Amino acid sequence: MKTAISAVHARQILDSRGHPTVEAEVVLSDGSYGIASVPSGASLGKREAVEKRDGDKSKFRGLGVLKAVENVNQIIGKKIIGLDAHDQEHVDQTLIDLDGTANKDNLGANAILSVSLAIARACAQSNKEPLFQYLTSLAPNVSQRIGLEFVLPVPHFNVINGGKHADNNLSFQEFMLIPFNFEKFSDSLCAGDEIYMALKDVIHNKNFHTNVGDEGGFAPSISKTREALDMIIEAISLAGYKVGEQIYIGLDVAASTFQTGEGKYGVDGEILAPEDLNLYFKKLVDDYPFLKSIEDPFGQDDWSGFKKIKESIGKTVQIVADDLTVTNPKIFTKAILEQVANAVIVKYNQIGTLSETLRVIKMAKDSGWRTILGNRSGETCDDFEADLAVAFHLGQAKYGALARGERVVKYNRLLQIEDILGSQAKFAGKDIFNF
Ligand code: 2PG
Ligand code: MG
Repeated sequence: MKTAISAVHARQILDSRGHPTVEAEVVLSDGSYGIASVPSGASLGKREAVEKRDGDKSKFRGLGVLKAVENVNQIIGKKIIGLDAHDQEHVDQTLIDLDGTANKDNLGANAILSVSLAIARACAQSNKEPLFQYLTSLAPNVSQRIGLEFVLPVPHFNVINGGKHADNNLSFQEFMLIPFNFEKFSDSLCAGDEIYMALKDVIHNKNFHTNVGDEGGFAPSISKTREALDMIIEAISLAGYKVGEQIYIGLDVAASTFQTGEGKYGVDGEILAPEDLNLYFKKLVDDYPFLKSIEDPFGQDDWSGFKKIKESIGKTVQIVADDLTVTNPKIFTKAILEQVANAVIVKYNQIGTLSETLRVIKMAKDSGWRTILGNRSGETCDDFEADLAVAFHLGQAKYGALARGERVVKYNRLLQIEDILGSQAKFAGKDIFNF
């Protein structure tokens, strides 16, 4: 077999927050080589697959991943050497079975995912294809290529950081620019970049510091959602763009991070019951009608909160599930049945294999949900998430701000893909927001 897996090796490296993570390398019998590393979240959904950490407080404050690395080098490698790397589904299922738990607690989702991704990269090299092109072969019916054309996602640039991603008092985690009404991805990126720079001026001129948070968005010492939105609107106009016509705004509320013990929510210095939070959002989108995407508006167990907001504003606003659904096919099935949102975040490290991630993308497409490729607040300079978003036409992608290497590398990869494809590169653009 030309593409049998012939060697697997993992090591511990650092992510963008300085915490250890797993990097794996895979070699195939034809000499092809793949390498991949695993991101890591801060606002973790409690039903995410388990990220194995050593817990040895004497090293990296207990966050080392040497056990996960050992699991790759001692257990996973031995099991999959000899398997055909092109049969990603079979290899991934072998890893799932080898782990034997529902949440990958045994070997670690970080161990398993690093190998799952590295295998795909090695296959792309073996086929002499760019990764995005190779990936389409894993699920041709999921990849909605239009003829020979590939569709680049609308970026969500995370330009103000709050919540668990910043040392300020903003309740919400992410304030994002969505430059949707442009012909090309590169034009959308240019607009986002100019606005990001203008935002720096706006924040500076108001005498706030312009330090950045975990995802490269500014983290001024403000505490009110509307203050952040107003700064962004000012920056959009300062940069010469039109909010609502060219640029929408998106939020990742990450509501689980400010839920109080009694199922209430601490927002903007007030404690709100779920009904009040619903009203809060309704008023917010009335006052800011270009706020078109709201992620995790309620906590990860608050299915009824999600349902109500979807009913109240879901016809004109994208309601996005992330911590609620954690890229888990089983949980996502329930979300589809209950119609609690109309878009889903796709993050491969929430589930731990490429094949299960593809299953969720397929389910979303079959059910008419929008899909957003999500990065993590702890990232590496691996750009796999860019190719993945293009291969399966996710339509939208959030990779953080337009600064910091681990964020920019994904946007730069999209620029490369646009260049490689030339006239065959399409941009999801305004078709995505067809409210
Ligand atoms: C999110 C992510 C990434 P984290 O909630 O969408 O932006 O945050 O990786 O910290 O879970
Ligand atoms: Mg989120």
